[in-house]
Formats: sequence, structure tokens, C-alpha cells
Amino acid sequence: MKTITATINGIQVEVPEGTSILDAAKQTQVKIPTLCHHPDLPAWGACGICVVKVAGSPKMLRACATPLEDGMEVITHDPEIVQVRKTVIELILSTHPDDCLYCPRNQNCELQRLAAEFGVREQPYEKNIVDLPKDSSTPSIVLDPSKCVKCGRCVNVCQSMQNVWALEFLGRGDGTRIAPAGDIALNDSPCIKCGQCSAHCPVGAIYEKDDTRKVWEAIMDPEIHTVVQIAPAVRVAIGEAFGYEPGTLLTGKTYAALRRLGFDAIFDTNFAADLTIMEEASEFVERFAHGKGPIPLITTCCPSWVDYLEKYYPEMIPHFSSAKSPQMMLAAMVKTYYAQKKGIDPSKIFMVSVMPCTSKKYEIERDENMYSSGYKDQDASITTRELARMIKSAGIDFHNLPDEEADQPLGIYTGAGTIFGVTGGVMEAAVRTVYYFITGKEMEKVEYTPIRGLDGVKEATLDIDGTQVRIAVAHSISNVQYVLDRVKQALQEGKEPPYHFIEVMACRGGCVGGGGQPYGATDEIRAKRAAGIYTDDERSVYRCSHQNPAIKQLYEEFLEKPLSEKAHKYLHTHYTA
Ligand code: HC1
Ligand code: SF4
Repeated sequence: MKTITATINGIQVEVPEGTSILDAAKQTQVKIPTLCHHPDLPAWGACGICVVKVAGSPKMLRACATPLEDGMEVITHDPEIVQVRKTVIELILSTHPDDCLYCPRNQNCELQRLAAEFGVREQPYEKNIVDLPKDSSTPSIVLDPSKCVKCGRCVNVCQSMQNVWALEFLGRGDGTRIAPAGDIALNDSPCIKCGQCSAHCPVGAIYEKDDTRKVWEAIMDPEIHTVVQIAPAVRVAIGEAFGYEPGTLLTGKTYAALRRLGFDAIFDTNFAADLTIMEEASEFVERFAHGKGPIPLITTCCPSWVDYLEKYYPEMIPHFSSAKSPQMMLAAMVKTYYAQKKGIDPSKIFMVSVMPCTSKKYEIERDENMYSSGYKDQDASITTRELARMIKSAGIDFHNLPDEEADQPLGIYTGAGTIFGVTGGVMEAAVRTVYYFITGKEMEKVEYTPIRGLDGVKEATLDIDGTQVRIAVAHSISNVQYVLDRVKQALQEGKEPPYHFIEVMACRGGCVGGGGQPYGATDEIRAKRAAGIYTDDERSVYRCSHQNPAIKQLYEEFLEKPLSEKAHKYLHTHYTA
């Protein structure tokens, strides 16, 4: 590739052809401010904050959307540029409410940060706030259009990363606003509740529905036994809310924080991920080796993905694994097995999950067998962001917490359980156990690397004693279509399907990049979080779900064996077109 040589503020830079001025400037340790731009998304120069000049020209260029050219002499800041940027910020603020103290993004807002950095002290323009109603129709996210700065990130994410098209621009000129397509309630739109719009919104215009009050009320009620579970991807991201490097593995401190918040029992979703693998791997072997059910089998632990397939590919529902997600399996086991073991009335248990995901709030409200214990299996689901707020508001000194253990028996997990949190991880965990179920032998090397990493679609063929299992892994809904269309075409033509087993996660990077994680995720941060997860796997005593002693005990004492009648009653679900 051709290399461009130019200067930025007099400092020479060399970058590949096509690099934007914005990215090239990073080589000189100068940050050009942005608002509409996000590294996940194509540049489209909407806000005008990133303006720069080229020597000899009075024209201002948008650094995000202008490629660096050979010999260019770029100036990223002079008094005129700084004044233009400040004016843009003041104009945005003239249409933005000033209720920062009450905003969910207070102290975590990109507009607030820019206003502070540019020393905005007064409003020279007439305030013109359009008071639009909030949309709280989904169980997962809230839209507050009054706070919208029309940066377009949410529309871009929803349409190009997620291929959902639930959000769009309505109106023209000053009257432009972002709304669900067709101006209907978000819950009536094709929205899959992934929360990626909230994770990419720079201000408080889209945010997770706050369920912390319900959780506090349960904790404070002496009659209620509160149980909490934490998802795989939470432990490598929660630290970001407390100043740790992304990817720092903080499982023990998170358990300790939950104990200090007042939960009566602390369990781990990773345990239930092992349980999901026992059921899903058994289901795969039944279908693949014994012909009992359609192939390919498709994973279903991501509720946004389930919602998407139900809406857009209902004819593929028979290919879905009926195994519930780990979140729902753990909840069902807490209100049955654990309640019986401890002699606790399940109606007095309040079950909370901490998830990297806004869609898990929707999953717990689904009708399809989510009351399998006879009660609502999972009472509340909060995101990593909400847990971080609870810890801060309780005054817990997260940095100085000791590393504590989870409670038993639903807190023991293997490396296979923890890698659920990254794209490819559910499949890798399944592969480890499928291999064992089919051959009776352990894999010599459990790391199955062809399906690791951030490529949108990963394909691999696993050799099981001479039998070839064809695998596909996709993340971000925009990458799913390629995989599903190949399957559909083969099935329509009566041909052998291109894959036997498919994993899909709605969010880029898998759950480490979930819509409920601390703000600011980029591929660099997703990769660091994934590395933290793989470290957790490497350090685990057991690496395969079928080796988990607490899982063996659960089957012996309660569930009998995978796919038993009891397992079906509590651990499996169905889907509705
Ligand atoms: Fe996930 Fe899952 S991996 S869906 O991404 O199968 O949310 O972390 O908890 O349930 O285990 C999310 C993560 C999570 C479930 C598991
Ligand atoms: Fe689109 Fe996901 Fe936001 Fe729904 S939650 S509007 S699908 S980005």
C-alpha cells in the first residue's frame, strides 16, 4: 500500500494512503476533538468539531472525513480553529437541556467534556429546547430525544452494524430528529434491544433502563433472600468504571463488592454456561451423530440474536438450540435446586443478574418458559454500568477490596464457561465437550484458535476422529446474513448445509462488547477485554464444562442427565415466530 508523507503542526508523519487527518494526527500525540465520529463507524462529518486547516488555504476541512495527502501541511489548532470549534459546541448547547445534574450521563458525557475542555462559561445564543417525550416502551433502553445532538451514531450503528433499521432520521433541517422508523414506539419497531445505540450515544439521549431501585428494595427487605449472578464479560470490563485498564480480570473484587452491597448469595453465570454446554453439546450430538433434529444447530444464548431470527428468519427456528441461556438456566436452578437444598421458600428469593447486555432485561420478560420454577425465574437484570453505579453510591472502595470467592455450589466454573463472554467462545466451549461426548477422550489442546478474534465471520472445520464438523461464528448482526443465506440456499436446493454448528452473538466482539458495558468500547478495548477472558480460561483448574464437579453434582442430585425430562422442564425453551 502507498505511504503518504505529510506534516501535522510541522511534525512529519507517514501513514498508509487513505488514512484520515484525524487518525494521522494521533501519531503526533495531538487529539483532534470529535463528537459525531466513532471509530466503529464510517466518518460522515456531521458535527464539524474536528475542523482543521491546510497551510495556504483559508478553508476549514473536517479531519474525520478528509484523507491525508502527500506533502500536506496540516494545522490542527490555531485561535481561529479553536474559536470555530467552541462556537459549534455553543450552538449544540443552545438546543440541549442544561439538566446535567439529573442526566444518566453526568460526568460521562462527551458533550459535557467538550464544553469543559473548551471553557464554555456562558450561552451566547438563544436557548431553543424542543421538549419531546421519552420512549420507555422496551424493557431495555430509554430514548430521550430532547437530549439528542443529532450526531447520527445510533442510526448508523443500528443500520450498518446491526442491520436492524429500527432508528432513522425524521424531519428536515432544524426539525430533524432521531426516532424509531415510522415514528412508532420503539417496542413496536424491529428493535432487538441490543443497546448498541446506547453504547455509542455520546450524550444522555439513549440509555439503559435503570433497574437498580428494584434491586435496592429487594436487598433492603429482610424477608427476601437476594441472589445475584455475574456474567462472563462483566469481570473484564467493570474495572473501567473505576479507572482500571480494560481487560483487567476483577472476578474476586466483584464478588466482594456484591457481598458488601448486601446480597445473600453470590453465584456465577459461568457455572450455568457450563450447564448450557452440557445441554447444547448433547443436543448437537443427538442431531449430528444420531440424526435426531435439523442441522445446522444454531446457538441461542444471545437474546437480541433470538429476537432478530424470530423476526427476520422465522423459518430457521427449528435450527435453534432449545437450551436456555446461562442467565435463565442459573435462575431456574436457584429457585428449584438451590432453594430445596437450602430449605428456602422460592417465593422469597429475588434473583438478580449483572450482565454486559441491555437485552437480558428483555429476555427475563419473555413468556417462553421463563417461569419454569413456578415463579418468575429471573427477577431483575442490571448492566455492568448499573452495577458500577450501585457500588459507587454505596461508597464501596472497589480498589481496596479483597479478592473473595463466590458461594457454592452454583459459583464453580471452568475455563469453558468463562470464554462465553467473547465471540467464538460459546462454540469453543461446545467443541471441547462435543469432542469428549463423541470420542470419550479429552482434546489434546483445548484452545481452538481458528474461531478466535474479531473477524466478522469465522469458519473452521473440526476433525473429530476423522469426522469433519463444519463450524461458523458470526458477531454483529450485519455479519449474520452471509452465514444464514448460505444455509438457506443449500437447504432450498436440497444440498448438504455448509455448516453443522453456528454461533451468533449480536454485539461486536461478543458480550465483551455488549450494549451495557462501560462506555467507550472500540476494537482495541474489545480485544483487551477478550484477552482478560482468555487469561481467566488459562488459569482455570478445569477447562471443559463436563469436568466441572459442581455440574456433575447437580446432575447426580437433581437433573439426572443432560436432556432428561427434568432438564427439559427447567433448562430448555421454545421460540415464537
Ligand atoms: Fe453473555 Fe451469556 S455469554 S449471553 O454474551 O451466554 O449478556 O458475558 O451472560 O446468559 O454465560 C451476556 C456475557 C452472558 C448468558 C453466558
Ligand atoms: Fe437498534 Fe439495537 Fe438500539 Fe434497538 S437497541 S434501536 S436494534 S441499536
